[in-house]
Amino acid sequence: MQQQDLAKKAAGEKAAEYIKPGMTIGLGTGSTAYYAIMRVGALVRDGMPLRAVATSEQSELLAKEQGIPIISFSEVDKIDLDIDGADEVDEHFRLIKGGGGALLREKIVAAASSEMIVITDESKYVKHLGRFPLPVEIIPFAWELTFKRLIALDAAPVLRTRDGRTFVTDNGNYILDCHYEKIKDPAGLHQQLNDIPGVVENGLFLHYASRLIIGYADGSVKSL
Ligand code: ABF
Repeated sequence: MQQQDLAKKAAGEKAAEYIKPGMTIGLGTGSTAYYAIMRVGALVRDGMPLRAVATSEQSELLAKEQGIPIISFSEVDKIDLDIDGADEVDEHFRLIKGGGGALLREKIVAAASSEMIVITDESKYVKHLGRFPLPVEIIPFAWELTFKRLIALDAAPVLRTRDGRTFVTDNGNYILDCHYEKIKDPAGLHQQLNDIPGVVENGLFLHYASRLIIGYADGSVKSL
């Protein structure tokens, strides 16, 4: 197994230790969340009572394969613990998410959760957010106008594609990846982006994470 995967596995499995019987869990998306979902599946098979909601079609499919009871949002009173990855995290636990295209559903679940544990390998821990292109989810209608608005804001947007075609999110939207390099005022940028008609959500998660678990290739973890 690659060094980075060992680190992600360590972080994902450590996060599952915070799960208590009877909890409703939010299951994140991405290769780090994969390991958390696999561990949650083992807990369920060992008889731990829990329920879960998924943040993407990808994580829902994986969870069901692991035998994790997935409930609909109509059955959710509250989400006790959301476990999810990130593309960048800073010392204030502010995140950039959305590299996997699931940022909107992830933010809805994170916002509805009492606790959010972010799981990463050490490469994601940064001094300043922004080197990772900030994903901005937009509606397809008149996307070219939204694109031009972001250019005017020096966002250096790029329309995300996959296999040579425009990437479409689980919600039927597009993603513009914005290249800021260094985001000096995450809160101000978050507001500025979400004020643009046509922007649905952006990948800045500024006040959801309550714990950060960083995994290392030797299997050790740091919990902050
Ligand atoms: C997901 O986790 C996305 O928001 C983010 O892009 C991704 C990180 O991916 P990985 O864990 O594969 O590095 O929640």
